[in-house]
Amino acid sequence: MSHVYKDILGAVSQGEKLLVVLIDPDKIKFDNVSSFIEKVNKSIATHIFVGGSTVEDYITDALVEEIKRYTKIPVVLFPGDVTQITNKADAILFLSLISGRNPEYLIGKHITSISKLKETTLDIISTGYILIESGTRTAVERVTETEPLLRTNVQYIVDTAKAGELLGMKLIYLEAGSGAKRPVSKEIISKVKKGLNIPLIVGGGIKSKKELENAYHSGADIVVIGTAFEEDESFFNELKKE
Ligand code: 1GP
Repeated sequence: MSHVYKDILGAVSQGEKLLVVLIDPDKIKFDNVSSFIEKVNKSIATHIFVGGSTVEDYITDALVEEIKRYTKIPVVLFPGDVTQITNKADAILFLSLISGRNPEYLIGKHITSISKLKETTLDIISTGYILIESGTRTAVERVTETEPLLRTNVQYIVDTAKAGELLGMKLIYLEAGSGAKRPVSKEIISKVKKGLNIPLIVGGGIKSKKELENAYHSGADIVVIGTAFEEDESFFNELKKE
């Protein structure tokens, strides 16, 4: 079994900032995987997440296998559904949508996934997933039939994250939603981070180096970027390894 979570904790304890490239199996063309991953390899990215809200059944398995042909960067599943579980990855975010009140996404899908997970050697990382309102209705809202937390209700967001930690979750993920107009605000990131003793992931709507740095400076340990790379691969040039 790989030790993705242990390595994240080690990096975060050294004050390192981690960057995730999110690959949505519905959006990448199989033929483009090698050239895309070549750019990821040359960038400061530390992890690859694979997943999406509405992925065609079982294509994730083949995609992860293809990605793994071209990189040693750890691949972590970020599943929208049980069908996206594959042992070809290194780890899985075992997400509980703690901003929502839909029991399926709090505990239901998790129970369904157990028979599959038992057959894997994935590093299973319990993650409190918090969707924050960002101006438009996101795919996560639509698929999970939940409401995001209001961005103005900062204390409630802080308390939700802390409740996740106290329930034993190992990561908290503040999510504005893929392609969000506005990323999670600096105020929310910094107040959530102050109350937490576990690493903080921030994603959704981050499209520039400046926004990435804002998230890091506010306290994000890990930033996830998907759409900005999908729409403009030259963005990798701004994030090249030194
Ligand atoms: C979505 O947080 C991720 O789940 C990434 O969002 O696609 O907007 O970068 P973007």
